[in-house]
Amino acid sequence: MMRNKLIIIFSILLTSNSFSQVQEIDLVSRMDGSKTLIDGTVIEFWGYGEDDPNLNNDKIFIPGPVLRFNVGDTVIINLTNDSPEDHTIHWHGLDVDQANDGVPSTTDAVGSFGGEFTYTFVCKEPGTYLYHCHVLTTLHLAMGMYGSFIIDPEAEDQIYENSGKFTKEYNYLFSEMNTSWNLNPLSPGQFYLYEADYAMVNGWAGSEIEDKNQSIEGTINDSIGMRLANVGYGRVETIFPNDLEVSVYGSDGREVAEYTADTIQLYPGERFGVVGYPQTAIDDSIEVNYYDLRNENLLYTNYIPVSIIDDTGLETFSSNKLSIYPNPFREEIVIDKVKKRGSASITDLNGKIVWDGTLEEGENKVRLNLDQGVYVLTYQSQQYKLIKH
Ligand SMILES: [Cu+2]
Repeated sequence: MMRNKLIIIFSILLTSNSFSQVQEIDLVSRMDGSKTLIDGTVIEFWGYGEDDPNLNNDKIFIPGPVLRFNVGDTVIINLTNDSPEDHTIHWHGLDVDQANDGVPSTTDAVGSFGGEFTYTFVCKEPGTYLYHCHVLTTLHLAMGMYGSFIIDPEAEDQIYENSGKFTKEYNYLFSEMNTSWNLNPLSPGQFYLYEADYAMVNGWAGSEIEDKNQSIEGTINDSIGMRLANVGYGRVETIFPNDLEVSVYGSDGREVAEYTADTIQLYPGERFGVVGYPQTAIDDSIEVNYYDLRNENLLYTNYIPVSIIDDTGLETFSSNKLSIYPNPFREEIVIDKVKKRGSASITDLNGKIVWDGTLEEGENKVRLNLDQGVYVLTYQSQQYKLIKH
């Protein structure tokens, strides 16, 4: 026993640096939540909350608190069950040993009224994950026992260590409920008859999404990090506005080779890490469709408003002059359809010259090592807006 403890302490010392540390939090599980839906219906829910003695009636939430740690952290999560049934926490997508994975029969369920369990594990890979109760999962999850779990890489404002840099970040957890179950959870009926009739973004639906500050707001200079996760029982489809060029960097808690997507399908339990690069001003929304997996019926649609303003004061380049692509660009930009050889310069928005050179007739490839932002190409007294991502 002594030796095991020494090994644990020693391995914590070995894995710790200034970034990763030991983090301890207290959670509570309860079955006395109450929520008013947008049509005024009051439903019951079960869920997790932070175990804070100063909070009483509002202890639990749909979804539960966002749990967020750094890669390498050793987390200690103390769950106290303050309800009449057993519960656990399962760490969906995380690489956790059986004893801490919250699946009954391999982990002890946390007994009713005062039962306690401490989950301990190391956050190994950056990414977006989920947690949920694994006791009678169909019912307990549908009743609201879930939340988001995020592991940050060491690099700041990124989805992964080397990819997905963002200037703004939004976390969207998609979930649903069959309101008749929440109105009468003690006799919900046959589990296979579950049919969602209410769907949420971070627990909100319809106009609440904007009212509860879930909207995306930024300027053309921003890159919009989004963590998307589906903890419902159906397929969730997110359709992005055309001019929010979305690159996918992560899927199910692992980095993927970057690809662009105008629509993402999330099957139950799936998560994605993406960054949107606004091409122009946007006054639109992300359409979120919830489908029944059995028959593909569209059950519900929510909209996440997207408002991107163009505060550069520059007109977008016009097609009858130079052809510039890709724009936004990463490392190399092509300046094409140059009619006659001539000098050109690129400045930042403060007027500082970051590149000057000669454009040859026809096509020119220019490699630029610039910080993210908006730049201005001047050629033959015409100005063109360049966006570096
Ligand atoms: Cu439970």
